[in-house]
Amino acid sequence: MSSTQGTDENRRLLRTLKGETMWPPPIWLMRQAGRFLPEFRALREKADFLTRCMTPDLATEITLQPIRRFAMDGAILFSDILILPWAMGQSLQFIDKRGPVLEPIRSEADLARLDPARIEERTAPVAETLRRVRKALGEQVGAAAPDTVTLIGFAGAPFTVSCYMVDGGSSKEFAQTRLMAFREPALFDRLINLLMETTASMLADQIEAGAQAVMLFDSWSGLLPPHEFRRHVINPTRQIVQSLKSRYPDVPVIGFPRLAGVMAPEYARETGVDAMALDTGADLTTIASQVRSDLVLQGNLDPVAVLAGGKAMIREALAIREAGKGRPHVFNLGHGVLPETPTEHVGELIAALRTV
Ligand code: 1CP
Repeated sequence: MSSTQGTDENRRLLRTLKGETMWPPPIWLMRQAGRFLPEFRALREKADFLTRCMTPDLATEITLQPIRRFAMDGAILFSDILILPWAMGQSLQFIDKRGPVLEPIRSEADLARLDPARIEERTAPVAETLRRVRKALGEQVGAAAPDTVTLIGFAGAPFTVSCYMVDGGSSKEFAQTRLMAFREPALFDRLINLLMETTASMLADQIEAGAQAVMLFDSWSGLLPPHEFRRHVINPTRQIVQSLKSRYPDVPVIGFPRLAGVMAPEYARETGVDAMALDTGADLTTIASQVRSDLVLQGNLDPVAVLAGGKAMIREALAIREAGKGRPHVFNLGHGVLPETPTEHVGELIAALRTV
């Protein structure tokens, strides 16, 4: 990425992710490209979810929508964590009101049918989307000036992706997955190892295509007891981070061990992530006192506060901004923007956070 060296000065998010303390903190929101935007809902009628992810024209447009409207400091690729199992040949459908449905992996034979050799080819449209978005961000996009927005690639972390692969869809408990980890630890380890290797290589492809930072979503890590959390969350995450750092030492990695609770400081210490995203229940001040001072913290306004809007939202948001003061902090939510959120609330939130 030598062609872009020397132009990071105006990318406040990238500078923060590399350890600089900025005031006010840079902002982006999980699920910022989503159903709460009327322009997203309009495109949603034109094509199903997988088609939207796999058509560079559509995915580029959707990635840029929140930038145009709010001049966010970060643009997150429009894609999904389940694109990886799909790219290995696991059948996947997104069904309205139900969510993702996959043909579950339950045996050695199911696992053997997955074909990691297909990933690069099947995710070629994702790489093309990243190239197009990166090019677009070199120009003015809405209120965002050229070269001010950082492009974020992402993947699900192995444990969270395994949850959907083994249970076959959304769940509160992911009991089938956790049963496999207990009953068939060798099989489960093979699945986690496969995901670890393929995730590292897919993120490397995203970086090659233009992602300037990458994020690992471990949405269900909080379901695991401590020893399993070490084995299936911390350990694979550390290996993915090491693999990326050996090739791209300057590309920041953000980890999101959602609901990790008391395990969050150990995750921060042992995985080597540059930044840790905090979920809604985490106390930023407490976590800040438990981790190294140069760890970037990201988060963590309650998405419900943004749904509520008004004074309560602004009060909570400014309290979080204040709690992050004096250390590298990226303002974000504790989980994704809720689909029913009025767009004006997001506009008011961003304006308040940018007022010093
Ligand atoms: O059209 C639609 O309404 C589809 C909804 C949708 C969207 C907008 C899904 C289906 N995925 C996405 C995009 C998406 N998913 C992004 C893109 C960019 C952005 O944030 O703006 C990202 C980063 C994800 C990541 C993702 N997908 C996660 C991790 C983050 C989290 O929310 O915890 C998970 C768990 C998924 C799985 C998934 N994808 C979609 C659904 C309905 C689900 C299941 C969620 C569940 O089990 O509760």
